[in-house]
Amino acid sequence: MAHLVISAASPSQFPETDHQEVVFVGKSNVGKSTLINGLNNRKNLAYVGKTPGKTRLVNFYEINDQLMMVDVPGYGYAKRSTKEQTMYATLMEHYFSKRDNLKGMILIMDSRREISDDDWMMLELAKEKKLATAIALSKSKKLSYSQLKQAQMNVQNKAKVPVYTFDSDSFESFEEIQKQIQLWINPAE
Ligand SMILES: Nc1nc2c(ncn2[C@@H]2O[C@H](COP(=O)(O)OP(=O)(O)OP(=O)(O)O)[C@@H](O)[C@H]2O)c(=O)[nH]1
Ligand SMILES: [Mg+2]
Repeated sequence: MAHLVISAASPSQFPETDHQEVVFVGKSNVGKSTLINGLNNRKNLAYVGKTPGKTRLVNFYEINDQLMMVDVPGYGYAKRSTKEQTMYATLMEHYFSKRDNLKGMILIMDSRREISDDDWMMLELAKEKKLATAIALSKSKKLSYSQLKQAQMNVQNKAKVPVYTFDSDSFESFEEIQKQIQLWINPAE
């Protein structure tokens, strides 16, 4: 069972909860909302848009009464005004400093792209906060099998965190990411 608890426009709206939390970050349009839907076997839990920059609020999804999945706005969306970009940075700083039950960060990247400066910034931030991190390469079916394995190895060698791949067309591809999340929230199992 998964449902949207709140779409927060400011830190004062972040829900208070005892649930453990996993956050999904990445460039605009890479597939953050798609991954959240896939992990929950749902098509329309998180809003998936045709145009980049669709997720503008911090969306908190409660999963099985035990976990929060948090969908944050994508970065690198050029059409945002400077004021909006500053607001975004402030919102994210608050998010990372305030969530005591945050157990992990999944950084989503397009399989066909290199790690960007913004991606590195997020990886560094997680390291600083000692936050467990994994990368999920999206749109994996846009590459051949060997290209995908190459991309996965390349990213893994550079970022030195576990790298998974998924495609919205392949439900099996969500299983490994699901297992990673379970390890973060139930390390004893
Ligand atoms: N073929 C394919 N398309 C995908 C995949 N993941 C996402 N897309 C498409 O990419 C577009 C963006 O996906 P979203 O899940 O909305 O991306 P997002 O990262 O949440 O974007 P923002 O909320 O704007 O930051 C949509 O048109 C999706 O259908 C994938 O694995 N395969
Ligand atoms: Mg989104």
